[in-house]
Amino acid sequence: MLIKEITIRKMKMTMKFPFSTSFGTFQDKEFLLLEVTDELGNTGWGESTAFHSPWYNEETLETNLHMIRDFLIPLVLNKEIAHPDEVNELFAPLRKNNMAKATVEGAIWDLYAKRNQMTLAQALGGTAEKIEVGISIGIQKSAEDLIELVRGYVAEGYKRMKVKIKPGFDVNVIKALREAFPEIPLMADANSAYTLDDIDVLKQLDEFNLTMIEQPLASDDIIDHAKLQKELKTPICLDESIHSLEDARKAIELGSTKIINIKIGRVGGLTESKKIHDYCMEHDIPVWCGGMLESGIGRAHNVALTTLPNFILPGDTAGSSRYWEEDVITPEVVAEDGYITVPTNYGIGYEPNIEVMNRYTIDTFYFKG
Ligand code: OSB
Ligand code: MG
Repeated sequence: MLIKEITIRKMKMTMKFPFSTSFGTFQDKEFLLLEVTDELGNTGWGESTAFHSPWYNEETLETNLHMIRDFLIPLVLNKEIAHPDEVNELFAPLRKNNMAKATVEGAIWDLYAKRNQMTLAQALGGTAEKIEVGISIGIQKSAEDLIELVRGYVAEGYKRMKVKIKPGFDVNVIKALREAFPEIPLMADANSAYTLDDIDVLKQLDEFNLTMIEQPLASDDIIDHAKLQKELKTPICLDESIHSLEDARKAIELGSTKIINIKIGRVGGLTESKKIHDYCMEHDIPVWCGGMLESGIGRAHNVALTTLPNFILPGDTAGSSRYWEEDVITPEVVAEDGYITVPTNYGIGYEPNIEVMNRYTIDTFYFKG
């Protein structure tokens, strides 16, 4: 396929609720959508998961825009690309900027699947017809507020609850939740809020039968996580620390992680995600698909990836209506009784809703080959 046109939209949408992590709180979400068109008029869509500010990783929507316009588009525009795996190789000489790379690569995967009359899931080699849905709950004012929220999500059928923790909002809160819900699959995500000095606090979490604790230590660490894992019963799951197959291999060899959260943007795209998935499967490391509060385009990519066989644990990809009054795709992603049914239309399987998209587009950039 020959890449002939690329359009980038800068979007601004407001989530239904403020989302708080150990870094801070936000409700407005600015992000990029990208559309590629081939010589036959087929199109494909991708989403950047970079946020407005660099609190999760070093990328931002503006650094993504810069990378995509000035470095990535010149590598693919007017190029004949037989398979999206080639995009991963074309981008490899440029260091990091994984979310920028994944935006372009994801759109080309969607295009490739549509052009070859396959679902994106099939193009990736996925087979699941429905996927299990978990939910990620931000830090709340009190343990009581959190318990009430969880009660609602249990009733809605979510397959596991993930709660954000930070120093001072951890053992007390997890203890209260466990007492209220002795049986639910429960995990905690610290977004790097602790150091090895906090080992006594982290050890106390072992009492509560958590399925895992996600990224307790520094966002670039795999050494201290290995030390911590030796002291903990609860499996550690790395999120922020894993940017590539190489990172995953090293972390697994060191014993820093027993489970991996795969985020397509963080690892530079679907090709790298699949490589990590395959490596983990060979090494008996279960994976699950993380979320970045995506709009429907990114959400659809997550759904497709999650159909691969080693996505054994429920992910963070909930239905559109949990986040948005209206989503940018039709139909929206729907979670029912804890499952999302994988769409059977070609490509990402959902149509972009241009009318809704236009309402939230604050800038557009067009490139022609
Ligand atoms: O650490 O997994 C995370 C959201 C933004 C940034 C980082 C994370 C998260 C979530 C929410 O946990 C996942 C979602 O519902 O999309
Ligand atoms: Mg996380």
